[in-house]
Amino acid sequence: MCIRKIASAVCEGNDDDIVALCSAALKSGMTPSYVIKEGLTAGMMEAGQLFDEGEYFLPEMLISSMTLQKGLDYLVDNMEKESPFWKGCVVIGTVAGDTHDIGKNLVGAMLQAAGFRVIDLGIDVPAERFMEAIETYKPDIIAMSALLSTTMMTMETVIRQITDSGLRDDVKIMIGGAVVNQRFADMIGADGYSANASRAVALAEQLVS
Ligand code: B12
Repeated sequence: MCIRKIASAVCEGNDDDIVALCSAALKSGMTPSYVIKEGLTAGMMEAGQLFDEGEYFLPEMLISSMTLQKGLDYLVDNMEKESPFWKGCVVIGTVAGDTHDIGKNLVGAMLQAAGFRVIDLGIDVPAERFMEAIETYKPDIIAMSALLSTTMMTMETVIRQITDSGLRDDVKIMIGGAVVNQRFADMIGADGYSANASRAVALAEQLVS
């Protein structure tokens, strides 16, 4: 089983075969996190490259993302579910006004594969829902994703509400998404930023250590 087949299936939007390919990869001894990183993510990056070059348009990106999601759902279903040895709890979501979720889902899956309990609030998540989740799940980390320049400032709103509620010392905050960077993270008072899913795992481990 060659991991390239999974990357190509995502890039070409071949959603008929993606589950069988992911299943074959696991059976051949590959770990879910390896398949996510070198298969699904690599394929999505290739689709993104074609988009940037004007070869792909949004419909192709959507089909690639649906293929990725199908593979990701299968891999997450085949990971350890409950563990008394969680490294920590992460509440993750894409901020209000923003419906991009491919990167957020990859980060969530990689964190789960690395041993974190992940509560995914989904897309278009307002500050109030992050606040409710802090009360309910008492997470170690709030992880926010934004892909639009119009939604990135919502991250600051969430941090301000957490601070105003007196909960800022109880939770670490990490952010990501193509539109943000370390400078922005520093500016809004987040504890960390990472540019991709693997680094997000390293960052989360550092934040809970
Ligand atoms: C796919 C895509 C879509 C899909 C989304 C499908 C989905 N389910 O997510 C669809 C077609 C629906 C879409 C819609 C729109 N899109 Co769009 N989209 C993209 C595209 C092409 C790729 C994004 C992507 O998935 N990349 C692949 C993933 C793996 O990368 P990623 O998201 O960056 O995530 C990685 C890192 O950033 C990081 N990360 C991400 N989140 C987090 C969170 C944490 C906590 C951490 C630590 C790390 C982290 O790790 C991830 C994995 O490595 C980008 C262009 C681009 N090159 O980014 C435009 C782009 C983001 N979209 C754009 C726009 C404008 C839109 C629309 C407004 C278009 C329209 N006119 O309707 C709508 C917005 C709808 C809305 N309200 O949200 C613009 C944004 C411009 C801007 N600066 O604001 C972009 C940049 C395209 C462009 N060049 O104009 N889009």
